[in-house]
Amino acid sequence: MNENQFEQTLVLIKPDALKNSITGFIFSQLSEFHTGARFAAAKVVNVSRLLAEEHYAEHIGKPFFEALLEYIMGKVHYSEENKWKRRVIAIVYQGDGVLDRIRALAGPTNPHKAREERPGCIRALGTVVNLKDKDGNDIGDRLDNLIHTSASIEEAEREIKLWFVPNDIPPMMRAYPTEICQRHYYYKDGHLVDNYETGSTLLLAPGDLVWKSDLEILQSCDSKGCKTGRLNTVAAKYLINRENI
Ligand code: 3AN
Repeated sequence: MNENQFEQTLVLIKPDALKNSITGFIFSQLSEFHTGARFAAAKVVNVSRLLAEEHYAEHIGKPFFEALLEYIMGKVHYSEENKWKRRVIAIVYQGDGVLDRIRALAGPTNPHKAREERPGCIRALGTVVNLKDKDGNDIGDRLDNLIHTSASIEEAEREIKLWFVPNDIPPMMRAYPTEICQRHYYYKDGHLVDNYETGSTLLLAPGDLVWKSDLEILQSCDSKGCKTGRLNTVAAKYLINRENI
């Protein structure tokens, strides 16, 4: 495999695509035959608030942020009664030029713009929902655009490491450095704890394979916080599908 073949991108098939049963259409559009993109990993995820906040960290503070979290968590498309159906399909695609090719097939972020400018693209099938605050004032739109695709090579790396652990990806398809963990790391209420205690979760144990950059974050943490990154960025993926949320 040459260098370019290691190019990867994260695709999320969002809850509106699942609810409206257009997953088959999306998989067909993105198929290796049309795009040269190969599956490197895939999983069905019940998206936690923690994971949603990390994924959309760049939008924290924007008026549509809360609506964006509710949407990716499946709360908009599946009621409390049907909350077990709240899922996203996360996929890593790999291949020369896949990032731009899949972004082009997805189309513009806003479905209205997608319909005007790129009829036939995936997001042209999406919806725009106007948002109001509790006093009825217009606070912008929620863009139900069916699919997420990474915006750049750097974003793809951040997102793939956020949604997947190395062992989710076949060894010869892993694009980022890994390392073997040497100790136990437990997580509780947003902090690392040294030993198991009620309510804590084991993130990593000696011998586990981990993204090197994640291990560097964990090693930089002390009682005041972590110096080289956010603990929740590391923790979120280890908590995927681990608890009822
Ligand atoms: P893209 O998904 O096309 O890369 P980003 O990364 O700018 O777009 O935005 C991530 C998500 O945030 C979008 N998919 C969309 O749901 C939401 N978003 C971005 N900009 C807006 C906006 N101006 N109003 C409402 N939602 C937005």
